Amino acid sequence: QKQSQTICKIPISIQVPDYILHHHTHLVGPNQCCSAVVQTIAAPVATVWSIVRRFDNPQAYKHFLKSCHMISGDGTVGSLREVQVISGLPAGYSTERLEILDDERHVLSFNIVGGDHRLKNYRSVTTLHPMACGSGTVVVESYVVDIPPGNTKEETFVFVDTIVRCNLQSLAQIAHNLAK
Ligand code: A9S
Repeated sequence: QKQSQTICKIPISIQVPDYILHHHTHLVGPNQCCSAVVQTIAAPVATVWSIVRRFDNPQAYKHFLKSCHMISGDGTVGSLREVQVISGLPAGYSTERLEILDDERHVLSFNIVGGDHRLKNYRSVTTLHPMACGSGTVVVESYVVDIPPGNTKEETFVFVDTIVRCNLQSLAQIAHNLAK
């Protein structure tokens, strides 16, 4: 099918510089879903980034995950992790590859490359931005994912958005407690 370039719906209330916005520009096919979640955090970018950048320890703030072990790599680009999902969710594990880890521009991106779940070709990009006040952080997380057979685009959006929003709210709480 024809691929169409699209920019995820980032609320215009925040100005994202072009060198960042391009990370949130995904090639989205007709059977895919793409969106973005924005979360403000009462903690400095450095504090939030110290949590987000740990590809080997996502469960520090992603509470749908109970453990993670590295299949290959040491947490640098190309590393592969396997995360175990908490019980009660429609998944047991997921295999994920680190695509971008930029410590200067605070950009992290990973792809889901395997697992016993229904999120095929999932890719997310997370970027951190300092707030004008100097002590806050804005997190932007965009994703693109295949719409699973039998589901609608809307159902996929609601499912994934809920998970990403939970993860970022948990991140906000943990980073704020660290920064106190
Ligand atoms: O972990 C993330 O950053 C984002 C998502 C959407 C993870 C989803 C998930 O880990 C579950 C929460 C278990 C839901 C996977 C890979 C599949 C699910 O069905």
